[in-house]
Amino acid sequence: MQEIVNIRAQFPILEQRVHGRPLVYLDNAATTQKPLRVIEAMDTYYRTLNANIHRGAHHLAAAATERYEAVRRQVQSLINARHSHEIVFTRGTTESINLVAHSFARRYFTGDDEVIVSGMEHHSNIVPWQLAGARLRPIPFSDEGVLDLGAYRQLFSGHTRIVAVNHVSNTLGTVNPVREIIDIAHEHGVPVLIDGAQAISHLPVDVQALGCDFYCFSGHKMYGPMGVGVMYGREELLDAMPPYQGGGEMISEVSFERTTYNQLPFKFEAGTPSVGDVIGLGEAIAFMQEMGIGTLAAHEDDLLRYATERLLQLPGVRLFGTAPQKTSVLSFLLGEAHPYDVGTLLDQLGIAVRTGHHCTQPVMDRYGIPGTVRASFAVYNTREEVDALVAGVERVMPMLD
Ligand code: C6P
Repeated sequence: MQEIVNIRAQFPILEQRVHGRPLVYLDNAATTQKPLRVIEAMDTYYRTLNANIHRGAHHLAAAATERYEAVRRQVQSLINARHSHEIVFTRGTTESINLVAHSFARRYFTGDDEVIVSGMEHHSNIVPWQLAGARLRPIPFSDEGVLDLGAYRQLFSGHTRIVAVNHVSNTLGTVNPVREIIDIAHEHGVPVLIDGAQAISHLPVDVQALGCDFYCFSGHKMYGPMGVGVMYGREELLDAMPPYQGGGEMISEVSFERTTYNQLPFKFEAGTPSVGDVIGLGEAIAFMQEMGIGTLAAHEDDLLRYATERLLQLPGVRLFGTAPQKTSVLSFLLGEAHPYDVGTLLDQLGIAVRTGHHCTQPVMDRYGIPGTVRASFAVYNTREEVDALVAGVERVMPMLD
């Protein structure tokens, strides 16, 4: 790996001081910071290339279209999709899952439909299925945060239409055994959607090796901009599913009597997309690939192990999520203190963590807690920042009694 100072130098936001102290940014599961090259790629796009894509006959439109479609091929290669037209650009994981839920339900739901989810899903992988009319069958998990695959096998019925689980839990950090989950679902002839929002910047993802039917993620959690995400879907399924939204670009022919739809992926990309954000995403993928995803993962695992060991040495610290397979997320509580109070006091020390239920209220109910304090790591974090977190926790603890 490059020297950490060189990596940090690529992220201008990290240089600032907050409340008079150096910023210690440990809220990467919410959104990662962006390297200069991503910011500059977007700046250059708007300075030199901005045009609406797929429609204009002029030079800028053709050049912008070429750049946009090149990023689609970059995403294809990042997740090893068989075809570039299996990559659909969306606004983020939330929109990707809503797209699948809405369209899949219109095609495959019959009126008495069940969706198996895990008990540790983000609300984005719960509510869209409820809106689509499904009854949810959650896979339970242990106190450590490990899914019970025996119980999972029992959840299938003649009404099961799809399994939708996250690859990595944003609250517990568990890396779920998605390959096994997919194999079991396929034995029942049921397709699987993987919410990869928290996995894509920490693990190598190969959708063909996993065998998943849908894989969703957000650009802003992988060093890219907000406002862009990806929905990967297997060609056969996407071909069979109806469009999610109607508008420009997604049609083949329109008349007042009848409309026919465009081919993949355009059938699912109605309206003007966020081209500048897609260009930024392409640059973020280049950043991650040049760093090496294995290198990112090894660095973050080191920080996670170090932070876990150090925090556990402090009396009164309770960790949530202690699965053997974990990545980058450390959720904890200090005694009976409310997580919001802990977060506010840490912020006064320049330390940015997230507090609350992290959009996973069923996980909080499972443990009977209102929320947690969550530190989450990225490639630019250091052991010194973990030390600052631990020192901060030691400092705020007596104030919370
Ligand atoms: N989790 C967190 O702080 P969007 O907002 O569409 O980019 O991603 C939604 C989402 C879906 N699934 C998982 C597993 C996620 O972690 C998230 C976003 C952030 O944990 C914001 S709540």
